[in-house]
Amino acid sequence: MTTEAFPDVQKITYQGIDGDRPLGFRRYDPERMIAGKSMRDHLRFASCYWHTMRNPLADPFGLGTSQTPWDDGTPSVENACRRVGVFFEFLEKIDIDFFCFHDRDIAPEGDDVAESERNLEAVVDTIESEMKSSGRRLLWGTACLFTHQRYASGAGTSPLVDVYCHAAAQTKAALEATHRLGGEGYVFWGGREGYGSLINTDMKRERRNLARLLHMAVDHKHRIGFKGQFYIEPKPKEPTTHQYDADAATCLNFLREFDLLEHFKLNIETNHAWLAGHTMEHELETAMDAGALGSIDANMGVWTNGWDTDNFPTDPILGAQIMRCVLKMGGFTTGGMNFDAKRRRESFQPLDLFHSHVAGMDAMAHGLEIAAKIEADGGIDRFIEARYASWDGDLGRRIAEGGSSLGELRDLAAAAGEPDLPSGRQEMLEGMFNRFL
Ligand code: XLS
Ligand code: NI
Ligand code: NI
Repeated sequence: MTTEAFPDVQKITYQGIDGDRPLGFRRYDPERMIAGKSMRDHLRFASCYWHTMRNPLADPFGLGTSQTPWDDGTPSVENACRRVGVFFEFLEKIDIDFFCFHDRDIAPEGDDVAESERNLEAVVDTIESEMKSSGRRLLWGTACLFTHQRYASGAGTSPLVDVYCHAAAQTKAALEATHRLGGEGYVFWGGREGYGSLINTDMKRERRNLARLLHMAVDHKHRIGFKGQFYIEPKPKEPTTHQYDADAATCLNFLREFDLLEHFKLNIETNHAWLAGHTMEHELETAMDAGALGSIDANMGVWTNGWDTDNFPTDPILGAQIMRCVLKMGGFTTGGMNFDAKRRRESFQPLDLFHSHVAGMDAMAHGLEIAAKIEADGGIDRFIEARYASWDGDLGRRIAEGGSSLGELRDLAAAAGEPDLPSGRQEMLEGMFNRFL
């Protein structure tokens, strides 16, 4: 640790549910074993560089409010490297093992491609040495292909091939930086990959070009020997009117259509699921059923306004719903729980970085506890199994295997008459879930 940016904060530890220290975990007890694994290993928390270090907490009506006394406000590499020290001090004090970054969060864009690459490399040097001394790890890296003006009409889906080349250059450098830092994954979030209106858009060509960029990334991954997992992060809108990676099912179709499915999993974000009109569980299950659930961007929105507000996920029921899915898939492998979340504009003090992460970590840990109890009890799973039991009989199995016909089934229906319908018992099951809160 090279900085002392948070002199009033000690390393945060578990204090128990009744603890009265303002900064201490009440639910997250990192080494506590649950269902055969420590909480730390179940949850694999990550903090993201863009919100934690770079979000000024501005909104469309007001300037940034975030207080960052360590930052001199210049786009110099020196300032960028100083921020890295602050970030690692933060990671150590909050006891988070992983982090995620975009190329442009960590290093300033230069006057040309070569200078941008040099800037990135210089900051990656600093990150590498901080990682070594702190034991922190990189969950995933990504390229920011949406902030610069050149990407106004898209990056991998730009109508202009010259813009596409810049997107490729950034992807190449970000991928190499991620590889160098031993990243467990690499994310593609297509911030500008969509359209404002179809009136000026060749959607077919744009989607094809985007798939080509991803294929070239797969080729480059193999060329440099990067072993991490590739992910696509679905989102339906914001900033574009319609984003091509609208939701999990749409992404899976895109990957299948362009022969990319074997190379990608999904990174599912709660606020994006909600923007798409889905629950988080729906998105997680859709990905899981395709064997493509990889990682999670942990946050939540505000149900009443429908924006991508990236609130910290402080709701333990949401945590329980998420962690039930994670337990069902057998836990994270390369993925983790990345807080893609920002403080409210009113929570502008450096101390709020800690409060917000602690609240999110406690809610997810609480969710893990609840989910583990629900799974150990097994009542909900048993109900679902029993509900579909008729499909395990001879007829059900034969239909599933393709061994029947409309004609045969018609005759069976005619002979058997009206079936006896059992209740779906939704409210009973909701009550069973609530028992474990
Ligand atoms: C934005 C996305 C973004 C990705 C990384 O809404 O969530 O932060 O996670 O590019
Ligand atoms: Ni988001
Ligand atoms: Ni995200």
